Amino acid sequence: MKILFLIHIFIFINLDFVISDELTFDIKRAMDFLFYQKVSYCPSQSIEQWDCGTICKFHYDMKDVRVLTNSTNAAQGYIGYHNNYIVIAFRGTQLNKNWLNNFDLIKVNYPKCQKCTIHRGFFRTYIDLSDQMFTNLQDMLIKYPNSQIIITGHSLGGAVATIAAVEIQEFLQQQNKNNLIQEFYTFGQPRVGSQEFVDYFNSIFPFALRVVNNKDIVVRLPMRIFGYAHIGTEIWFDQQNNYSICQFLSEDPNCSIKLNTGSTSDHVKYLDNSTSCTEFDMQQNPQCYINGENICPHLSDNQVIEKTFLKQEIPIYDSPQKIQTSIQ
Ligand SMILES: *[C@@H]1O[C@H](CO)[C@@H](O)[C@H](O)[C@H]1NC(C)=O
Ligand SMILES: *[C@@H]1O[C@H](CO)[C@@H](O)[C@H](O)[C@H]1NC(C)=O
Ligand SMILES: *[C@@H]1O[C@H](CO)[C@@H](O)[C@H](O)[C@H]1NC(C)=O
Ligand SMILES: CC(=O)N[C@H]1CO[C@H](CO)[C@@H](O)[C@@H]1O
Repeated sequence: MKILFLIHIFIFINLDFVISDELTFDIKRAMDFLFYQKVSYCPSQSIEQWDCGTICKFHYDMKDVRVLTNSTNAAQGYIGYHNNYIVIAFRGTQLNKNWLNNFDLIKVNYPKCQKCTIHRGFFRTYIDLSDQMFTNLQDMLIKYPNSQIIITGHSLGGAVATIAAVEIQEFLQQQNKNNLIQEFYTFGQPRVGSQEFVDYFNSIFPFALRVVNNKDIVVRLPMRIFGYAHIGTEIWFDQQNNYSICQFLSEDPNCSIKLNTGSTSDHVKYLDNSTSCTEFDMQQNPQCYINGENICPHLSDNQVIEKTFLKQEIPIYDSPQKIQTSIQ
């Protein structure tokens, strides 16, 4: 790991773009964020009462939780107070075969920066939750004036977290607040917007970490050939579960982009744990589980993926080689 880290820094300097020479990855800390994120998939009442079994017990002393929810696009997230941090987490949603097949590529202008465009669907999902998010955030900042803010999300939730971070940063500046967004972790997030948007995001959040599990298909969407780029520094876990701290700025050719197939089961399993609220569901509906397999007809989105088409691998037509040919 040390060697990879050194290579990483070397690349920074080489590109004359020193961001942070202290960028490290701590699996334990990533696990904290994974579990913050997992709760966002639970039923809203169980989030509010912080009563979702082992998943909530992981951060048993979470306080003052407010659920962000909007039925328009089934968006959900929450804000809570934990260890002097205001935690903001967003869940992914409606991820099924249909979602992948009908993935729309439409971009809209993002007015905060020049030439910035972002995915319309991700922006809409963010907008669904933004009023509630700011009302609660404002309240929390009054209640906990010395707290810092940390943000996370999985899948679509990671895309929403990306937009939310930029918006919250601007809000903090406008309000002359000293609170900082201090940490940002996402798991299996898709690309959110244009390279200009990514540059803008990275200039504000050089510490953002984007965790990728092996062949996670969602990380490869929307494809780069349609003008989408990835934020942050990728932390890529390979098939053996060894991770690399990847090169910043563009997608590191030695990380997940080098693979030419994607997998949906890799999308719903991070750090050897499910990304969703499955454990809670198992406690609530034990009759539905035999050896950890859900046998009831109503499955969560993630389980539907795993059950139906997910064991298979899907070719990706966005490999570096392919891009080169299309540019020529
Ligand atoms: C839900 O989302 C819609 C569309 O973005 C928005 O108009 C509405 O205000 C949101 N509802 C709440 C309770 O925030
Ligand atoms: C990757 O992980 C495997 C098994 O966990 C280990 O044996 C191997 O040495 C690791 N490879 C590298 C390059 O770290
Ligand atoms: C990718 O890995 C190869 C082999 O380990 C190495 O030679 C090359 O420099 C790496 N490329 C980047 C951009 O890190
Ligand atoms: C906190 C927790 O449940 N972590 C689990 C993550 O996955 C590993 C491997 O399956 C388990 O050993 C941990 O208990």
